[in-house]
Amino acid sequence: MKASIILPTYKEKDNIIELIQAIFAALESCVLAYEVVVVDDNSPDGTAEAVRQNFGGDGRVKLFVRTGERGLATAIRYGIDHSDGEIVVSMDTDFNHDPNILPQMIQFLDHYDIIIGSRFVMAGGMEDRFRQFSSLVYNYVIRLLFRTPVHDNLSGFFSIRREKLEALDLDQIYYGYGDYFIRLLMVAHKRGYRMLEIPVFYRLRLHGHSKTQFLSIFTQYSRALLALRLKLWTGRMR
Ligand SMILES: Nc1nc2c(ncn2[C@@H]2O[C@H](COP(=O)(O)OP(=O)(O)OP(=O)(O)O)[C@@H](O)[C@H]2O)c(=O)[nH]1
Ligand SMILES: [Mg+2]
Repeated sequence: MKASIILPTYKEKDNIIELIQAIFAALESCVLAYEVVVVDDNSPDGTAEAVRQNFGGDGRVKLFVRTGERGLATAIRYGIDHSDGEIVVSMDTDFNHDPNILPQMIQFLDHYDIIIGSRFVMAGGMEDRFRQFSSLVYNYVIRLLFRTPVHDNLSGFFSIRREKLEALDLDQIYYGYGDYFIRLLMVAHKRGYRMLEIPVFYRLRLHGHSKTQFLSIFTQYSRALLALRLKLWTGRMR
């Protein structure tokens, strides 16, 4: 069994090396094989160059640089399409997502179809209290609108078996920004996938700048939610 850890990067030069090392350390005790798949959108800060310099000869690291396209969701999709592990894990590269829970995220797939790193189950949380509060409120709205039991529909830190992922219509899911994750979870829930949330505590991003602008993300996610609700009601998405 092999796991592919997909890392979308944009201007993460100061995080990516440390994160890959932390992933190696976290997975050292696991018996399974793994690969780290970096999908960089030609970051002007030299993220890809840093990966090449540090892990050029390391068979565990695959680096892809996209020059024609930019965007979080399509970068993750690219990583899915260019990796071959039976287990797929997706995570942010700025240490918001704690690499230390990777072994649990992989092992619990023995019993569930999707494991979600969640801020809103016991022991989860976020260092940024404003973001924690706004995400919590937004998650209540999502839960009401979709009647889903998931507490953190915005996390984007998850693992899934490839066969389960590829059974979904990925073109209908992987576009936009973090809203892809809401679409993924809702379709998976509709299909009856067994989901488990395990706690994750988001630290502040270690280095570099956020690409998230609160207001525009709020608008984008809200549009995505309404479109998804309509599609699910009318049966255009399943
Ligand atoms: N390949 C690629 N990765 C991206 C793009 N935008 C963001 N990312 C990556 O997606 C992940 C999440 O982006 P962040 O900027 O951390 O967004 P956030 O977690 O909402 O915001 P902060 O933690 O406050 O910075 C990080 O690993 C980014 O490097 C993009 O256009 N292309
Ligand atoms: Mg982040």
